[in-house]
Amino acid sequence: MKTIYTDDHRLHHAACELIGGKMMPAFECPQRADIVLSRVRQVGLGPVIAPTRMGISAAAKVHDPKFVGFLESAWALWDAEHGDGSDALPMTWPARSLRQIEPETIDGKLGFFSFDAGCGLTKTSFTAIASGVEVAMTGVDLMLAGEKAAFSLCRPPGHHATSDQMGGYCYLNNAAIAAQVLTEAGRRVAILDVDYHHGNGTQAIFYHRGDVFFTSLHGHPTQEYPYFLGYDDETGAGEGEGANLNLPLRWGSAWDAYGPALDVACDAIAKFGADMLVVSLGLDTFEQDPISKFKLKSDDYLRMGERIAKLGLPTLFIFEGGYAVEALGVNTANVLVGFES
Ligand code: SP5
Ligand code: ZN
Repeated sequence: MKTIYTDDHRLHHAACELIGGKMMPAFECPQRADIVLSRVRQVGLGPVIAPTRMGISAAAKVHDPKFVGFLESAWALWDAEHGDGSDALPMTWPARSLRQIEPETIDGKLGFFSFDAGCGLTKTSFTAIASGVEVAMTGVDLMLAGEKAAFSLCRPPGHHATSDQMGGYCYLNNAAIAAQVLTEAGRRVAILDVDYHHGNGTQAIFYHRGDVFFTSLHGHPTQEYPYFLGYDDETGAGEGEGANLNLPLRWGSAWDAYGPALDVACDAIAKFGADMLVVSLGLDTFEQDPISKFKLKSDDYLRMGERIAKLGLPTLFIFEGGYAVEALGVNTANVLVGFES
């Protein structure tokens, strides 16, 4: 299968994130995509191509245009206010008792358009974010041209981003944008989210819709980030009732629990009658992931790819999380090689 990739992802390199009571070097870093690209080449997965420079108008199909405009302008506003070269980072959020009104000043806007402090913005972040959308959209074009599979090596990731909030290292929701455009082109799309963290943004974007199926395997929200969504009683609402399936698993889950849950997700995708699959491909389910607590082994990712392939659907893989950088190339390529075997 083809891989879509551009070096532009390196333009997003946040200095730090707030985690475990400390400002730590950001786990979501450029080395992640570099090591995946190098493994994709090493295993001979297929051609690596550059994204088509089509712009990001597709983002406004699932995101509030005001939010996209905020992302584009945030650094300049931040720099004018602070001007010390530090990353733009939110620290105050419109929580339950507070009003939901967009402030005029950048520190207020950053809180208004985010849900955590894991999403720093540098001077060049937006170029990387926009290129990531083009990487996803070029994957969409390949699928619409009849490819059986493609791998959009997006960075930064996207599945936590809601219509109007960044969070969890995510800014624009690459998988949701791709699924929306594929749906508008007449495909019946299912999204399978195998990132360790619940794809809260993708779920929220499609929750009231019956035309896109969303299913996710992830750390149980009673224990794991993003904490406030991802329970198994979230089945969709209105027209979307029945088109959302969450399969939360407890800390410590290994393939013996993960494999059967993946079967349940795949059976539901088949039952929905999907004719196109978008996979939010996070590899942070790995046993050595530094911020996660599942126990998948490198070989399990071959099984994961094989199981997804058994659906027999044209499949667009979109890169999401995974922070055990040394093994990230092998684990990612294992899913794609397993799929093709
Ligand atoms: C795309 C993606 O994978 N985003 C994940 C964002 C996770 N951010 C918060 C992680 C909190 C982890 N807490 C455990 C720390 C262990 N030292
Ligand atoms: Zn994740």
